[in-house]
Amino acid sequence: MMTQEEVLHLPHEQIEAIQLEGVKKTVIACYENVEFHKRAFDEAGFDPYALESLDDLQKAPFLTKQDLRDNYPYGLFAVPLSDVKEIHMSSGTTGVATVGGYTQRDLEIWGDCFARGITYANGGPDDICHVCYGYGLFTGGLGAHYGGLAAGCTTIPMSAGNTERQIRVLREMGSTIICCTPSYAMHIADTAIEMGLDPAKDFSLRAGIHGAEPFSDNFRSDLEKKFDYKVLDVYGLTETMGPGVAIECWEQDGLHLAEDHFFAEIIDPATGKVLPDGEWGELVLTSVDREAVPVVRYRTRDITRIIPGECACGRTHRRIDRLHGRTDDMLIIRGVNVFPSQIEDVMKTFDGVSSWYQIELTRKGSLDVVTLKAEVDPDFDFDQMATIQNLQKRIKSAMKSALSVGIEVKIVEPKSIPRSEGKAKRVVDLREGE
Ligand code: DLL
Repeated sequence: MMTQEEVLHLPHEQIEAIQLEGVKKTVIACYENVEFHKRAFDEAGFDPYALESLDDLQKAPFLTKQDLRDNYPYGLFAVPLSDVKEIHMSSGTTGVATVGGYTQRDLEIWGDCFARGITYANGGPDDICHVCYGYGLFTGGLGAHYGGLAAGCTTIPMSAGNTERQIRVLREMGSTIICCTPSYAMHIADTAIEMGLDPAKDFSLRAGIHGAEPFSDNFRSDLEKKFDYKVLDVYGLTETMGPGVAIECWEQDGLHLAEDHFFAEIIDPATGKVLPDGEWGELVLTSVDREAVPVVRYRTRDITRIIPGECACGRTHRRIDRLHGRTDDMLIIRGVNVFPSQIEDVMKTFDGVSSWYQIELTRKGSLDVVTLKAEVDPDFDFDQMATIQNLQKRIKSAMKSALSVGIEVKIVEPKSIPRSEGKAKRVVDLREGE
């Protein structure tokens, strides 16, 4: 058995050999055990027994979220239900929920994948891992929990919510690593400050493993300043496992894919063509060793790129860039593609503007109007109308030059944007008929 670090330092050719062997087994298992995959492979003329290289996988058809929905709940399971030990589901915010099933081995691999985040944070048995992603069907809570256990940490299963109690436990237990969404981490920090605490001094946190939603670099530095810790970005999705598909190391220079478990391609979302390393496109994932619900060329709708070259940390698993957002979150404003996280990045360069915002979509005649509602810091003098107007104007003009398109800006009072314990709702669509 190799140690975690040995696996993470394997020569890349060896990782590719593991991937090829695993992907061969995956496509055959899918073909032989799942009626849907058999039909889809046959229709596309893809012969799973003839796969000889990872490039050959390009002959396989894509799997989409719609396919997962159409086969709800068990249609894509490749093992008998008696071998399935746990079930999770996506929140279903964009439609019917999708289901993830895990065999005992899938659960162990999941724990190992998330534990890499703790390894990247130079953590282990001496750490107290405070998990405040939601437990339950959402993969965040239990995924981080299994990761904490696999890394040997003392793991505290807080789940999300009851923020004042989170703060008490963080202080009293001396938690060193916190796992939750970045927006919930910000809410915990802000609540602690309101309670008269200084999260940088009163907590013992040294790392936060945050993900499940996009967050800008400026949002990250704001968090790091407040807690005096380091934020590592963790990516994952219910359809392929949950958190731990890719995680940032201490270099914060991209998220290392767990390449011994996932084979990644980046495609042009319009043509489906595979793009070379370095180019931005949609991430497509194939399971290398998933047993319960293996996926072949699953279109994640998440936009990223493979970062070319090696990471300064010396680990060999390739990195994806931090995610801009999903193809379905992308706003098309008068023909220009804009992700909410880009708006957040510009907004966060202004002093006095907090990390809380919402983007409202309305319609005026036949025109879509995009309004950024940005909340100011609690100590901002909100009664000074002239200051507010001036700030609005300056943000508006910065947006125009950064995004090449005009959006409306409205400064709102502290605490007026709803706080979330899980994923933040950044875009509110008020257009009729949408
Ligand atoms: O959000 C799994 C997860 C839990 C990841 C905890 C990280 C931490 P779903 O609810 O199925 O699963 O949502 C998956 O969330 O396709 C992305 O669009 C988005 N997402 C996840 N991680 C990130 C991230 C979990 N680090 C969807 N940055 C994905 C940006 C992310 N977006």
